[in-house]
Amino acid sequence: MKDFGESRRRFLQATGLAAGAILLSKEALAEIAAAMPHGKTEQTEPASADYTLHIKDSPIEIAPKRIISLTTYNGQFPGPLLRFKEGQQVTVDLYNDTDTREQLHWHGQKVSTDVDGAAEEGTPFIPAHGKRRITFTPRPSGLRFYHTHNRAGANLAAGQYGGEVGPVYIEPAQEPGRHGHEVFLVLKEFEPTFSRGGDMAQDFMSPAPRNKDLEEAGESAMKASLAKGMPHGYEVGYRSFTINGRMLGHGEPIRVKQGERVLFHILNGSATEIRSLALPGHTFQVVALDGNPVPNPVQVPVLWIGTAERISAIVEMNHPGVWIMGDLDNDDRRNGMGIVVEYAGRPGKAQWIAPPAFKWNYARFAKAAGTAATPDETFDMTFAKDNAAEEGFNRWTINGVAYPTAGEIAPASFHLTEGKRYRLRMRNASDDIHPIHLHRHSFELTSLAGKPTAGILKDVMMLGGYQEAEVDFIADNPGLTLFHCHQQLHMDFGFMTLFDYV
Ligand SMILES: [Cu+2]
Repeated sequence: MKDFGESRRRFLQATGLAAGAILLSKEALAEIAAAMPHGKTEQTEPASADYTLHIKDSPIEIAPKRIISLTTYNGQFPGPLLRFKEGQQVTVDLYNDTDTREQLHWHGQKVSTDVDGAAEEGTPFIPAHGKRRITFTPRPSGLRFYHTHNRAGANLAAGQYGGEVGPVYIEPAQEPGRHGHEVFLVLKEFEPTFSRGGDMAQDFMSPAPRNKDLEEAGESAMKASLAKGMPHGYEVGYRSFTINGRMLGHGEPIRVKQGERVLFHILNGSATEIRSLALPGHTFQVVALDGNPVPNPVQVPVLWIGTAERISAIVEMNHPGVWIMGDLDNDDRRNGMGIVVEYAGRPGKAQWIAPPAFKWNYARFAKAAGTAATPDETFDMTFAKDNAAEEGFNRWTINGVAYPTAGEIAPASFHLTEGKRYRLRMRNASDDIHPIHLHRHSFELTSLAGKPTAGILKDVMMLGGYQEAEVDFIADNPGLTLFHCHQQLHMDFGFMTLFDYV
């Protein structure tokens, strides 16, 4: 099937003819007929796809004369914005022009395991120099994204360290319109290197209380490891930082008018990092988290966005000037993590002013005094770190089990019955912060560090060091379902598990 489509396309290219304006010789028709699968006619061959993505290695200029090599979608970074309509079926052709088989994950969408893009769930690979055509029904509406689901291990050119990240916006079935001024921002670091240890800041998290038992367990395991002469496990750092593929000051500014309300769709496309974002003199009205509308869309001065999280927020442009919208981290911002916002008729040098101290609490956007429904069953999950245990890399475990680093399919550890509501009681026995992700389902935040909450639907949540959280989900999408930390190093070295439906 695909061979015929391919050969026909190549034939059309070779003859310089566009589809729809075809004059074919008898010989050419015979060649096409011979190329067709037996018993098939041209009528059964699906029409061209709605979208075509080529996975390929490309030079990407992140600043003038600063050109890096990345695996990309369609030779650009970020990958093209794909706009879908909720519930309206689409066909996407995925070409892999590289030497490595690939997985393209439709993050945040309720799709089948055949489409989802995770080898662990059984999604077929897009073969090296091969193609897959997939058809699916986009849902739910909101800001989603697509990215590679290859594991990288020790290879910092592979997986999400490269350029395989692109935004998806699914328009709600019942609403026709787009917001007047919409801006999509993809935050991404490049030029990664390994270091020994290094802490990830997490003092922005609220509520803050740590669980003493978890802390004792984690700290004593680390002490024991260091006492045996083990170094700290590898971490990843970056040389360059970008928004929409350009370092601060080297891309087109966001041009705004006084008084307008701009809807920002922000995606943290990082492999490993948690990002912050502020715009001096302005506030963000958070209307959706991970694409899902929040019950309480309040204004905040700073956004904190975990690896793979998305925030949709409206900014009222009421403070004319030229501003740097950027990360709070001075080094990362100076190395590129920012973008200029320029009011019409206000030329000048872009300014940065640090915002007041602010804590990030998902519950701020939740239903006031809301209570989540009672689950049918609760699963306990404890996350732990074996320092430097895997050839110098930290090995990660869920309830003492590390997902195998070789091979694709491991048996499922958790079993679901369709239609039931499940609660995950997650306990982090490590000092690292983890952006926890569930495939093919959304979950509701039901408890943060012991405080109940309700009404926030997400597919990634940050779980702070030695903290506890609970999330609920409805088993409404049968098939193998991957659960993992979205920090690439953690995921690649054990921090994954599978749910199945029984
Ligand atoms: Cu993690």
